[in-house]
Amino acid sequence: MSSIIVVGHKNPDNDAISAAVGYAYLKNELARRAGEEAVFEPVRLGPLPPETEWIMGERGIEQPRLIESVPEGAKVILVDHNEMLQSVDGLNTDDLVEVVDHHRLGGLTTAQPIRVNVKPVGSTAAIVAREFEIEGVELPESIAALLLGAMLTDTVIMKSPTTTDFDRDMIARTAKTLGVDPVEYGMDIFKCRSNPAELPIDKLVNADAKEFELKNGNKVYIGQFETVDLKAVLGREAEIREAIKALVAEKGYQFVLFFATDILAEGSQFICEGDTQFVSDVFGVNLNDGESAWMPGVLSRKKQVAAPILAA
Ligand SMILES: [Mn+2]
Repeated sequence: MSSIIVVGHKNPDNDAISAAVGYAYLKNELARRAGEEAVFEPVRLGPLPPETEWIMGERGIEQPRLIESVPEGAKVILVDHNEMLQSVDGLNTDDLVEVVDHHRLGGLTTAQPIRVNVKPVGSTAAIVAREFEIEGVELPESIAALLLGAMLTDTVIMKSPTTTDFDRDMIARTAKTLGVDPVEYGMDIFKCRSNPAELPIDKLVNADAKEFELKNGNKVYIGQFETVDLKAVLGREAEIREAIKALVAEKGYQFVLFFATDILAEGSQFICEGDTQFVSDVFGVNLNDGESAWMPGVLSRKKQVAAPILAA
């Protein structure tokens, strides 16, 4: 039987990679249990975020293979996304077999019915951890550490408004399995992220950024950098503006919105280039002519930033 890849979105974050590794592990265990071949392979579409690399190193987890397009003949499971724009190149939706996700549905159509497991919760990792429980498959410590890390980064240590009781339950149970305090574990993970003062500017701007399509068909790019050192990020505002201005020009985006999220102060600083009036109108702030804006309480790109932009 040909392989089935389990793949997160382009420009992967900790959740995209951890969910892929965790879900591929579960599917292989279920296949073995059924006397079938373990054909599920986790793959990734970009470099490992520093926190993912750290957890994988600590726990001796093999890094998923980097791919650029769907391997010949492979079937595909999407995790942590379901939009073609964010997905692996060369994806034919006839080869899709499953989706495990926590994002809005973004226009996917298939020829055959497929298994879709989408929940409005804080992370894909939490959905995957719950599947281990439902299927009665023991969660190994290494995978538990990986999934817990992703549950904590995606929910910004449960501070994000995307955090639900489902997330809090899964985080508490997984942390108990590992014998760690979830908040301390989360802080350790955020601290091991790269120092924003030293990161190359393109890494800072593109660390966690996604393309979206507006109702008018224009593409936009929204990037977030979560940090415990907001000052260091804002000290580089001029460089950030140059970089996102270049993206607007090169890629023809209607606008690029970059926001730095201070996970301690629980808010975000918005920096925008391109059609700044559009974004200013959506949020009722002034981002024109080099103005930036502090947005208290804004922690979630999905719920508090992308959603109002896409609804406009
Ligand atoms: Mn996610």
